[in-house]
Amino acid sequence: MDPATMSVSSSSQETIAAVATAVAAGQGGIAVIRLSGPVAEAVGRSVVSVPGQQLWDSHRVLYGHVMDESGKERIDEVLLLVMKAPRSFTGEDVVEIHCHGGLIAVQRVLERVLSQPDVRRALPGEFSQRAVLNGRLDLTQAEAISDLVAARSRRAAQLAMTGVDGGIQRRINSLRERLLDQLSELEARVDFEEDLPALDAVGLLDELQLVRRELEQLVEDAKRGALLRQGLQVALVGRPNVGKSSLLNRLSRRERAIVTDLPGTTRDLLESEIVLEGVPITLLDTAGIRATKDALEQLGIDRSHQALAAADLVVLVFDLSQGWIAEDAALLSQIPNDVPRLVVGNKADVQPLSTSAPLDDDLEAITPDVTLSALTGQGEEALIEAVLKACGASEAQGLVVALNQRQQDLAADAAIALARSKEAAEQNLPWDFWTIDLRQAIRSLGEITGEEITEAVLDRIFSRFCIGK
Ligand SMILES: Nc1nc2c(ncn2[C@@H]2O[C@H](COP(=O)(O)OP(=O)(O)OP(=O)(O)O)[C@@H](O)[C@H]2O)c(=O)[nH]1
Ligand SMILES: [Mg+2]
Repeated sequence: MDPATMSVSSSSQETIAAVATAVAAGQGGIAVIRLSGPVAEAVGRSVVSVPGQQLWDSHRVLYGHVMDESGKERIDEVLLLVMKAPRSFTGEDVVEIHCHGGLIAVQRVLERVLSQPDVRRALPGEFSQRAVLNGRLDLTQAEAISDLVAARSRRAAQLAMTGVDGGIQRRINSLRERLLDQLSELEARVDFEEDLPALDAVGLLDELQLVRRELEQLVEDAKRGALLRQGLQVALVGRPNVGKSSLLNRLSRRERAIVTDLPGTTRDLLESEIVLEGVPITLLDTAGIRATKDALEQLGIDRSHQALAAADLVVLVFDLSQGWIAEDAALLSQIPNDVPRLVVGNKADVQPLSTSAPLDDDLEAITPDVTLSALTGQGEEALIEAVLKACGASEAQGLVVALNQRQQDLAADAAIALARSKEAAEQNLPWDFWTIDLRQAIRSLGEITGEEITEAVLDRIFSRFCIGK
């Protein structure tokens, strides 16, 4: 790391503390309070009373009680773990106090800790930030830990774990090394052109373009990986009574929405979180769309229109037993062109009224993408497959590495800089011009891993983490 950014700021001389586990009333068998910094152990010693002959050694567990200020009342029964620098998450002295879960005792223990001299409350992401500044983690690993915690599906967690293991760091570093090799070739020519064999300009450019293509591939993969991280909004829309709520219930495996045979049952947007093949999906049930004089129903229908415009995928449900009718076609035409959609024929278990051809002569016949029955479940798997395909999630399945948005932007910047270096070469500009772009690309990649990054940028990244991370 660059010495300027390495100058561990005075802030890391301070000892910080925070609850590292999720905090909720009545929840959690245990909670962990984490301390990091020079007085971490001293604070542990003064707030936890440890009976008998237990050894205050690194990486050992001690048993004791946190006492109140007067030393008379026991606040909680705890385990305490000391991890001496540098063998700790942050690389500093770390103490973890494992107390009981819930709210009150944890807060009281934290207050006791914070009442000690030279300790303050940790800022969001500050533990991870110290880990990066002290070289325990690179930036991509710290970000991946945050993604792992935030993961809403198994696949998202697996992908995050690749980052935790250093998968992103290694990929980016190896590309950066390749660019550095080419840069040193060029720089040598700028300084001592006469003394060196002629530059293999073609080979050099080829190498830069190979790296560029790899970066572009990473950017593409990142877009698909975002699906797994952020999930998808899938809106079920259609006329009243076609079976949208029944379908939502079936896909959610519970009776989430009210189903009746009365058209206009659903009056408001209803969300259900599901996971399909590892992809987190927010399913939206909407009010059936029709012309109505009922003001309340109309409000619900307005929301249906909003959902239809904002979704990542619209599933337009129609009733096979009634056939495809003009109102269905009108709804289809209301879906914005850039929103992927699936036309799904429901109630496949029912005999169609007459023929499957449209009743309306002017209406073009439609072949549904999927036919199914929300009642019997037939066709459900085909629907799931079609949903994942329509939003490009099936290609996300094979992903090994996925950059987050910040990393993706920097990789794209680097690719653009490399494209510019090609132009400089084609215009026969002097080598200094090539090196400007090449350096820019190297700097962008260094920013991904945190190798070349200012403290201000680091502060901004970690401020988005939660407290205790
Ligand atoms: N036979 C059969 N009946 C179904 C099927 N799906 C839904 N239904 C019935 O159709 C009626 C309407 O179902 P809902 O799920 O409430 O329909 P909806 O589209 O949510 O209706 P609104 O909320 O009014 O817009 C209910 O009586 C369901 O039992 C199906 O696949 N087969
Ligand atoms: Mg409904």
